Amino acid sequence: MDSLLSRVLVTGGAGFIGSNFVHFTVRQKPGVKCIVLDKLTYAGNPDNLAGLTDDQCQLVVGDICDARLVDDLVADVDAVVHFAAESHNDNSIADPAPFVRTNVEGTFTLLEACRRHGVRFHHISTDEVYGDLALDDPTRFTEETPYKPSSPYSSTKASSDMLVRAWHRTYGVQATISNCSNNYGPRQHIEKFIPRQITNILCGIRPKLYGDGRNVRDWIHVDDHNAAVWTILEHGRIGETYLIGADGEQGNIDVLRAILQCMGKEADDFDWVRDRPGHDRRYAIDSTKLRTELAWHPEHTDFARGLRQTIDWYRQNEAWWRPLKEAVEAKYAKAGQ
Ligand code: NAD
Ligand code: TDX
Repeated sequence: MDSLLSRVLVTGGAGFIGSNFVHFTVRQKPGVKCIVLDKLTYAGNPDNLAGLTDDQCQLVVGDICDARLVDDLVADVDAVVHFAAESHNDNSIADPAPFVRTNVEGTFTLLEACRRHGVRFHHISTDEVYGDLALDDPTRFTEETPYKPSSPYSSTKASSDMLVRAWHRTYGVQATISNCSNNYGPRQHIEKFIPRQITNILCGIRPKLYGDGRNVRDWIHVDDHNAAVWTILEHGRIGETYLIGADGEQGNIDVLRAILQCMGKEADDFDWVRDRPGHDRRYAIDSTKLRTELAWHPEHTDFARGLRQTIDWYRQNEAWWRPLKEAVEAKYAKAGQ
C-alpha cells in the first residue's frame, strides 16, 4: 500500500533490525525513501544495505549525538524511526559508557530536532524495560507494567523511553513508542544468542549456554517486528506505547536443542558456561493492544521454519560473519562465556 510518508530517517539502519526495516520498506512501501543515519559501530555494516538504489536508500555515516548533523537530516524528512542503539546486554555489563551516550543522549538529540521541526518520531524500544518475570508467573508484560530494568543496557533504554514520553507531553512531539521482544532473523550480529550458536557449530566450536539454560525469551521474527513498526507509524495513536510480541516464549535450552537438531548435532553437544550477572529470568509480551487497536498480527509464527531459514542464511553468508568470529569468541572467552 502506498504510504503518506515519502522520506523516513532510519537511525541505526545498517544494524540488524534497522537494515531489515529498510529492506521491508523497499518491498512493502514503494515510493518511500529511507535515509539511514548510522555511525557504523562494530554492529553496523554497510553491506546490510547492498543492492538498494539511491531512490530507495541513502546511507549517511554519522552519530545520532551530533546535533548539527541530526538537525539537518530531520529538517528534510516526514518521520524518524529510531533504531540506533548500543544493543547488547553483555557489552553493557563490560562497558556501560557508550550505552548511556548513544541510548540516552542520542535519543535526546533526535527528540530536540523533532521538536524544532515538528517531525513525527517513532521510538524503538525493548520489553527489557519491564525487568523480568518468574518462570511460573502466569502474567505477561502489558503497556501498564511498571518499569524495572535490570541491566545497564535496559536501564538506558528505559531512560530513553521516559525522554520520549516527556517530549511528547511537554512539547507536543508527535511520538509513539514500541517495546518489542527478542528478534531473530538474517543479519543479526553473531554476538547474540541464536547467531552465536549457529556460527559456533559452523566453525566446529561447541555452543555455549549461560547458567542453567532455563531462562525464557519471547521470540519474534524480525519481519513481524518491522511490520508492526510500520503499522504504528501509520496508524498508531500519537503519545501511545504499543508492545510487540508474537507469543513465542521458549527456554534457551530448547532453542539451543532446536538449533543442534537442525544442524545434525547431538542434543548434548554444547558447553554450560558462566551465567550473565543479573541475568533476567523470563520475558513475555501480551500484545493485545496492538492486535485489537491496530489489527496487527504476526505472520512468521512457525519458529522451527524461521530458525531453519535463519540457519540457511548464516550458511550462505559466511563472508558476512566470518571476519567477526574470532574477535567475538575471544571476548566471550575472556569473560568465561
Ligand atoms: P544492532 O546492534 O544490530 O544495530 C544497532 C545499529 O545502530 C548499528 O548499525 C550501529 O552502527 C548503530 N549505532 C550505534 N550507535 C550509534 C550512534 N551513536 N549513532 C548512529 N548509529 C549508531 O541492534 P538491533 O538488534 O538491530 O536493535 C535495534 C533497536 O531495536 C535497538 O534500539 C534495540 O534496543 C531495539 N530492540 C532490539 C531487540 C533485539 O532482539 N535485537 C528487541 C527489542 C528492541
Ligand atoms: O552465548 C550465549 N549463551 C546464552 O545462553 C548468549 C550470547 C546468550 N545466552 C542467553 C542470554 C539470554 O538469556 O540467551 C538469551 C538471549 O541472549 P541475547 O541474544 O544476548 O539477548 P537478550 O539479552 O535477551 O537481549 C535481546 O533481546 C532484547 C537483544 O540483544 C536486546 O537488544 C533486546 O532489547
